[in-house]
Amino acid sequence: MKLGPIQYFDELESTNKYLMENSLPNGSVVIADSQKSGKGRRGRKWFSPPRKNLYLSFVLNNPPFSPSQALQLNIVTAVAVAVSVADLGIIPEIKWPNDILVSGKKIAGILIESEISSEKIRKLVVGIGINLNMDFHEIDEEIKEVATSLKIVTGEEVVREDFLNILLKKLDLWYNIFEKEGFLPVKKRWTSLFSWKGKEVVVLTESTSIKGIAIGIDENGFLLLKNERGEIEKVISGDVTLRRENASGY
Ligand code: BT5
Repeated sequence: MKLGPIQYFDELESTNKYLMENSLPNGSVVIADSQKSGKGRRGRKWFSPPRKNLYLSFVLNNPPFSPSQALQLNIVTAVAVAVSVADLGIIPEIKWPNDILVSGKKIAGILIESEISSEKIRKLVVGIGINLNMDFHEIDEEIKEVATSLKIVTGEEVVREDFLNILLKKLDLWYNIFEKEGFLPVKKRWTSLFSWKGKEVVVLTESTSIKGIAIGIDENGFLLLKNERGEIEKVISGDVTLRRENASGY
């Protein structure tokens, strides 16, 4: 995989939406300075104010991955984003499956969408939002408790182009590793960035909540939890939080 060319927009509704609705060559990257309706997962919102952060999506047409690898793709992307952050000398943590946190607060999120037919991915759109230079007072009230930015963490302005170059290289690198060597090296790197290993967590799924001690991920990317009876449970999807009472952050 080699990402590019890059198209820049001042404003889009959503870079993911743009790529889902338009046909662009394989590897094309779309960046918007701001998004009017930046999307999170499951209909949630991604706050996307102008001039400060990075909102990008890229498209892979007929990628060599199957629909059953969707979770693995989220995890590969999370590794690429996390190691890009680590390149700045910051220690990132990954919250399963693909939130990137620094000091317990969310710095980046990933939204993957796809077009599937005859059990093949025809189009994969990977969207990444990263808070680069938002100051504390610029963070929307709704997410003040849970969000942070690289600038807040380091006290220094991040040059958007510089971070973008690092990120594109890391995405190329980790997607190539995944394609050529499979999920195992990705799983290893992800695990080294997974900060909640051994911690008590609660996973909220659409219908229920599961409590347990986070162990890691399996070969599919499913979260492994040890429940109160000492059995290992697999979690396929859901939102994980630390079980600690009054846990701060995300
Ligand atoms: C995500 O969803 O984390 C996926 C975010 C993907 C955003 C990118 S930007 C480029 C591309 N185009 C799009 O339209 N989207 C992608 P989720 O795990 O559902 O998390 C959403 C939650 O994160 C919200 O409910 C808030 O709690 C929090 N949040 C929203 N905006 C945030 C921000 N700017 N920084 C940190 N946290 C935020």
